[in-house]
Amino acid sequence: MDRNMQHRHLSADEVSKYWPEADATISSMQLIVATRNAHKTCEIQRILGPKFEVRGLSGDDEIPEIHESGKSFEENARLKAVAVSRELPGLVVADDSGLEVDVLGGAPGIHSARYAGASATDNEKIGKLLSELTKLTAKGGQRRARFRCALALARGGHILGTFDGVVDGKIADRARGSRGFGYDPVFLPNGFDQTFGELASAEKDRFSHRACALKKLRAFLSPRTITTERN
Ligand code: ITT
Repeated sequence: MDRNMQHRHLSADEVSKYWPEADATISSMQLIVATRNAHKTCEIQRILGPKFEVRGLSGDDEIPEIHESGKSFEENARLKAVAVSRELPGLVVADDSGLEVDVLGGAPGIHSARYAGASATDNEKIGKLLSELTKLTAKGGQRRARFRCALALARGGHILGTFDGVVDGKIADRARGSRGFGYDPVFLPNGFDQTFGELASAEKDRFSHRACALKKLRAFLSPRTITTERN
């Protein structure tokens, strides 16, 4: 996959076609996150800050489960954003993310959420990952890994833009720390001795895959609508 982070978005004219309020000046922006993963919603709110009002889909039982049939994080993010924005008014952002481990050929990748079965806990996913690496006696550089995040922004069934982020690191020998979610306790970002499960959330938010992608999303959204003293 292209190592350069990508972000693609519609031209200003096209944006105004699908999002007529794009040039209105507002003091805070509402964003629906097309996810039932409350950890993602919480991180997105934390990273975007108080100028954004973020809400996920927990409790929105009428929105059907979206089949993630894409072959990349971006394709899956697009599928989720388009499907949910057809059902709900306003701006919808979808996050598709996961962990790629080099020695496993990029697995679990887009299958990160279901790596150990549809109803597996985070601990079971981590257990499976560590045992796969033990089988391969993967050490040092062979444990290289990265988290990727693709965000897709949509309104009324139209994609306005996609924004990617990545953070490089390696898989720790054992799970450490109880912060974050998913594979955080086994992910050692480059340059740190602590896993994402041990680092303070504010630290993870400085450079995580999700933070990198959200920085681009915010740069796309903020000049259009939000007035702040320090935009
Ligand atoms: P939605 O599709 O409803 O958004 P999901 O959890 O199924 O929720 P994904 O299909 O994008 O979302 O799978 C992402 C998985 O990748 C997630 O469940 C974690 O296991 C892992 N993951 C993604 N970002 C992570 C992070 O910041 N820290 C730890 N694990 C992460």
